[in-house]
Amino acid sequence: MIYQIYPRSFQDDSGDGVGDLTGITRRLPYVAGLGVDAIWLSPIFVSPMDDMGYDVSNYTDIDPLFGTLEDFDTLIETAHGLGLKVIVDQVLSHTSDKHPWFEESRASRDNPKADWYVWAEPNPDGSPPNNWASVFGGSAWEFEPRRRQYYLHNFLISQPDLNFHTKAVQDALLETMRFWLDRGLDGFRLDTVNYYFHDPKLRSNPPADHGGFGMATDVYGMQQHIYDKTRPENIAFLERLRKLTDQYEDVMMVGEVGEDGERSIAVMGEYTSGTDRLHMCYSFAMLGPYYSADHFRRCIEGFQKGAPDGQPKWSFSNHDVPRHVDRWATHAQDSDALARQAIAVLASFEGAIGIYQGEELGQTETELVYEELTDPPALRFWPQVKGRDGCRTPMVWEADAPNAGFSSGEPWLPVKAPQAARAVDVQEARNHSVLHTYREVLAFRKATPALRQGSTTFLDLPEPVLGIRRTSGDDNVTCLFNLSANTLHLDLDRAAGAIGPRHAALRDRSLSLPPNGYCYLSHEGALGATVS
Ligand code: TEU
Repeated sequence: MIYQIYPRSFQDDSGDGVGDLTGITRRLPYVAGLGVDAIWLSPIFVSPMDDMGYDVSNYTDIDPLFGTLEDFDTLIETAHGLGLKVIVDQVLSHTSDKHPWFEESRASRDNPKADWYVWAEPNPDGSPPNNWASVFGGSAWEFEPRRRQYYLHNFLISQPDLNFHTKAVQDALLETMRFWLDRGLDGFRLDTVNYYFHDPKLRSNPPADHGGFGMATDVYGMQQHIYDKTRPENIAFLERLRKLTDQYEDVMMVGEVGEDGERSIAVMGEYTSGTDRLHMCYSFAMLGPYYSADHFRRCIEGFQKGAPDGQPKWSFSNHDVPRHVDRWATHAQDSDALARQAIAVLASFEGAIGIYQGEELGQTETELVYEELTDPPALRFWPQVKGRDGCRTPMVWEADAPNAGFSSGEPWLPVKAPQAARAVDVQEARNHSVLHTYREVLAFRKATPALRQGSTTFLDLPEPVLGIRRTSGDDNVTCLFNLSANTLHLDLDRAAGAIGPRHAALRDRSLSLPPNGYCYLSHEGALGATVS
């Protein structure tokens, strides 16, 4: 179980309005108290912050906004003392345009780093080399007058893509990772792990067919991304990464696969199969609009079929998508009921699970006006693109404190009343709060081998009921969920007992599931049910 911390927004101890490492360290006992095993820190390395740290200009130091290397060492030590592993975001696919490597590379065609980035000749009419589109809008190519060539940027213009076909680039990146592992870090979340390589022939992508599921929103370029990412050459580099991390004890890597539809599940499997690639991967498959039994089944069974020995990580929210209680609001009468059910659903899945800061409070998306936005795609395409600021507003600790206890200064994104009302202190004091449910559900998963490592069978039940049976040796748990805003009754074909957190009424064979109800059951043999 991995808890994602967005450092800018977790806890600001310096009073400059931006969260910092000392703030995180101070709050680690709270995180450990949730029952998670590890934390993932979104980027903390030196960066001009055009994309909030996903544009690194120095891979081997902490950005002064967040603190110092000594603060980092203290954070690691404190986390380890609490039994938490620490992984950090490692953005290898691209750097900032302020990185000295790029400043050198862009200066001429014949400098020592001339081929460290992806450079290409213009077409005879001066246009970009091909049709590749940036995830953040427009062409993925930008012209550099000094070289009279274009460079590739899959994201912002100020995020030039490194050229992984140049071996020296791979070597240099591996060295930066060694730096952190030598300091005691437990691993990495690898940003855009399928974007490392590009087609050296620079072939144009074919148009999109828009099938499948997941992030169906390639609003920036209607094309199938076949030649600009997820290239076969990537596997050999993943193996190099694994060779490095295997030199350290208990170190792990979780890759972020930015692929469309069902392909994202296949790539997660491909990248984690066997023991010489990544330890786990996640994609946007469960970070999209779908909250249905059929969707979860397709994701999980699809992964199992493609990669029985692979390791997925599933999560419902992160810093890139609207919070799930808002995304799935049509499936609930009340967002707290949805938040409670969602963690019970997530905890029933095979593989690793991830939680994004604030979701344990049932946190909702913050409504922002244009003047408050910071996210580049939103600033560029508002109001068609709302951007990612709404899920990145500060963590709320004390409802009545200034900025809900996040900062004594003016926060980089505002803390608003609906979010502050869900503060940690309010939920600590309230029975059955979302926070207490998270602790209860995570503790149940930890204590239940069938949930942690059991095999998975889906029950053939009609929507909106999700039924999952997890089995490990003689242990089994049947997890039943009503993914709707209406009460449902299930007639079980045999008696069963409730064995974990529940929001349901069970009498012998009759199970009543209120809106967003859930129940973990124990029983002998295969269980069937009729829904009425
Ligand atoms: O996100 C990657 C990302 O946004 C894409 O993979 C996209 O969602 C996908 O292609 C859709 O199918 C990571 C970070 O999480 C994000 O915050 C950064 O802005 C981005 O990389 C660039 O580093």
